Amino acid sequence: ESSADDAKDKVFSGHDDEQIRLMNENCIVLDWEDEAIGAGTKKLCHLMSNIEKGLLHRAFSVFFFDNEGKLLLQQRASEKITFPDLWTNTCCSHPLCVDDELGLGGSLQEKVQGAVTAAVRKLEHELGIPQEETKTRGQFHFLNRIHYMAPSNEPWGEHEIDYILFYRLGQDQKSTVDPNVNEVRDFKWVTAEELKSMFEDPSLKFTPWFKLICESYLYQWWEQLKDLSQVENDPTIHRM
Ligand code: DMA
Ligand code: MN
Repeated sequence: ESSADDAKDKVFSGHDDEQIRLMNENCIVLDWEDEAIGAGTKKLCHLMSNIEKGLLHRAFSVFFFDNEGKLLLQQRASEKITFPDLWTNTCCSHPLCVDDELGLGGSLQEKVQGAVTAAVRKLEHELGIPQEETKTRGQFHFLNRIHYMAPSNEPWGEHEIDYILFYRLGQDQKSTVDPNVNEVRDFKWVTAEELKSMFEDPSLKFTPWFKLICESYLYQWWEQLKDLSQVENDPTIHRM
């Protein structure tokens, strides 16, 4: 669709031009076993009317930790079409239908590599963390895949198989954070205790996927941040 068509599209009325443009990205459409079965625009993949018919796509969620084990949170910009203004994990998005993000061989390892490539791209785009830094300083760990569905503001929602990725900076390493204000309204580094007390503050609102991960796996994984070998690379798709 051209931008002229987008301008006439009712679902986009009142929304930010840059975020409307990003709705033309091509997400990876999946079957229930996380096999790629096609491409679908970000717009089509996030309309509840399609999700209710079973449309499912691939996503990733990065949890970025500094060298003291603090987690980087972001508050989504008001410009975001889905889930605006909510607090969430460091960075979420979608591997796209391009060779280096698709996981072409079809093995889990290749699909994880595609999600990591997309994560490096979006950590720079959303938070200004340079790709050279994420590629060379710390290390990505794949934890597991979470299949979930969550409505947002009408007519939007999520239905994804979400690759959970931890990233940990090494001993003496620091990272530059310089948020893109069209994506990120605020950010904050937190300890596990600080995050727990944020959930007790009724004035703070969180994304549904971040709540799910906090209620299930996050704190037990966080305790093992120094050595994730017991918990990483789980091949099961967890349906939540
Ligand atoms: C989508 O995140 C991915 C998950 C796990 C919800 P998003 O809406 O932030 O995607 P994008 O940054 O591409 O808009
Ligand atoms: Mn999505």
